[in-house]
Amino acid sequence: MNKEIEKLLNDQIKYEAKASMQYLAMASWADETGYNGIAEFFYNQSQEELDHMRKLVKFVNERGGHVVIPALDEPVSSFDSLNELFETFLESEVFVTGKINHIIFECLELKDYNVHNFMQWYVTEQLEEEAVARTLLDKLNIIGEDKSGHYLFDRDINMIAAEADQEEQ
Ligand code: OFO
Repeated sequence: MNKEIEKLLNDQIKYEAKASMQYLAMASWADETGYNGIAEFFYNQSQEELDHMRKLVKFVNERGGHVVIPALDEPVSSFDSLNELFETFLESEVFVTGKINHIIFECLELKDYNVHNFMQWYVTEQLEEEAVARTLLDKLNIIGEDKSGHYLFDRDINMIAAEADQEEQ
């Protein structure tokens, strides 16, 4: 495996792990704050990011590369509002999309069409996840400070996320 590509894939392993731990911290904050629906949503997101990380680990190993399991900084674990929580979600997804696009660009530069092909799954996944994050943040912006709106958002979050996901397909 090309060393530059191997390095980029190892970096990506770290970003997926980081996103997983960030979403776990967000789930825990929501759980503690009484937003059970939001907590469930982020527990699931955290698990998905772990799956994304594992998929990369296996791929690098299958291709004869060397995987480095990274040390991680502590994630942000307290939030002033639901808006801040979901802004953090969107920022994280936009960041990861940028990194994936960079890998795609380098694969083309270095003519590694195998990794390029493998990374297409991540491109599609990021499109969906960014769309979900944007939709949820839009809804929260409409709700504003309304507490009963937050209650309904917490109750319906998985339904709203599934609708945003479908619209994207
Ligand atoms: Fe790994 O899917 Fe988003 O970040």
